[in-house]
Amino acid sequence: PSMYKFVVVGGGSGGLAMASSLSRKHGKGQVAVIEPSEEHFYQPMWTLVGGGIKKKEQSRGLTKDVMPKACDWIKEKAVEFDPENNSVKTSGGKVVQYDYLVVAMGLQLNFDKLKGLPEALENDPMVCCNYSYNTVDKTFKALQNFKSGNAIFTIPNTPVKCAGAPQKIMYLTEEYFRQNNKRDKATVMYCSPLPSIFSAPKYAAVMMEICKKRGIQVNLRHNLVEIKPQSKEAVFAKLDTEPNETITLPYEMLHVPPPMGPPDILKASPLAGPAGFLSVNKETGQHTKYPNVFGIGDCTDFPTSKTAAAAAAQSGVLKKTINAVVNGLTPVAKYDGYTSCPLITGRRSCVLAEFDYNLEPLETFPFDQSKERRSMYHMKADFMPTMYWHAFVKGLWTGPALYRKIMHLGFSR
Ligand code: FAD
Ligand code: UQ1
Repeated sequence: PSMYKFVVVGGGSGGLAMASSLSRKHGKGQVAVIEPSEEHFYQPMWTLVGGGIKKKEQSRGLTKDVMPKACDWIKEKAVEFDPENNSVKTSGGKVVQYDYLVVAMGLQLNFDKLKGLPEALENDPMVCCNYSYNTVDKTFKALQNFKSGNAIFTIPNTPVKCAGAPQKIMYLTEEYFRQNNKRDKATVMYCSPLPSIFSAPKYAAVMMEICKKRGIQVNLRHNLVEIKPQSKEAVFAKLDTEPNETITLPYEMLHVPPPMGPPDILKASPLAGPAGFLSVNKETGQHTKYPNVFGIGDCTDFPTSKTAAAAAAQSGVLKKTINAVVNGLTPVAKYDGYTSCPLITGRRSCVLAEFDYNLEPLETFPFDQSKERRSMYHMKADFMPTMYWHAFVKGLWTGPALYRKIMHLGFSR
């Protein structure tokens, strides 16, 4: 078996950030990254691809170009965790041994868990999804081909990465319809199983106001349970009725993020908590049972919204946690749950939500970020991608906390 000081499972956003900083600190041959994909995607760009603002190729890089040179890249899937024996089995039959393990496998997309979704994505050009590279280019085509009827935007009744993304594309669509003489022929609807449009109340209030102003119907506690592409209908369960009544809505266009959940192999392993995600201490990122195992990003059960911004902040804490554990000390760094969601509301506007475990705003800039701003649009669309490829994946971006403190002259948490 191969033997490493550190093994990182998953070379996505969080995995690369950790592999970069660990290999920078500990040197060549000490860190292995298990990652099957030849391609690396900057997923936050997919909202803009769906809106016709960027080309999908701009979101794509090659794993070989972002993999830290000092790391050994094992181009296989992890298929089994054996934390009692400090090892991971791979799809190629390797047994990789570690002293310390970092799990960063992201969320699994479960298209087949929604009745009719795979067929609809395959056969109906007006059913689209920004959540995968393969489907993201259907979205803008659907906007262009839209004639009249319901444009419905849904969010699944599961954990979701970037829980704002399902509505960002709706705002881009509504604006596109207005600018292309289709708005009066369209009924734009957001259907969500949740009791509010967004988790943090400060921003939820603003988004409801924006929907009202722009004539967008918000149907809360509506859970999409089936798509019927033949008759172009979407079936929703009304979660506030007992037993659940269903309502069938015809669609002209339908944007559907798939059900999501923990990766199967993680869920089946001793590393999983009750919901199947990696069970971590919510302050330190250390595994709750195995002290030499750590987690970052969407595959963990940190009780905050799953975003790259959250993974960035977690990476700062995790570096300190791992360093402490490697040196035989008790981890002391504390993650506050920081997460961020740039809620794009148009081709020149964005509400930059930033908040913590308590859903309290934790805003970087010294102005009220719940206002739609052009500056925040450019931050998201122009600055973030560069920052991602040049700093984040290199482990050099651990979130804006320091800038927040400077810009608030020290008067901030
Ligand atoms: P990922 O980056 O998804 O990486 C997981 C990696 O694990 C992948 O490379 C995968 O190949 C690998 N993997 C999976 N299974 C295995 C296995 N068995 N063995 C080995 N490797 C495996 N975040 C923001 O902060 N701001 C935004 O504006 C934003 N917008 C978004 C819009 C969309 C449409 C989407 C889809 C996401 C958005 N996000 C946004 C979320 C962000 O992309 C994720 O939260 C972030 O990428 C999480 O990083 P991660 O490392 O946990 O997972
Ligand atoms: C962020 O750190 C981050 O991770 C790279 C994102 O993902 C692309 C974001 O969208 C945002 C908003 C942040 C937070 C950064 C600032 C400057 C507020």
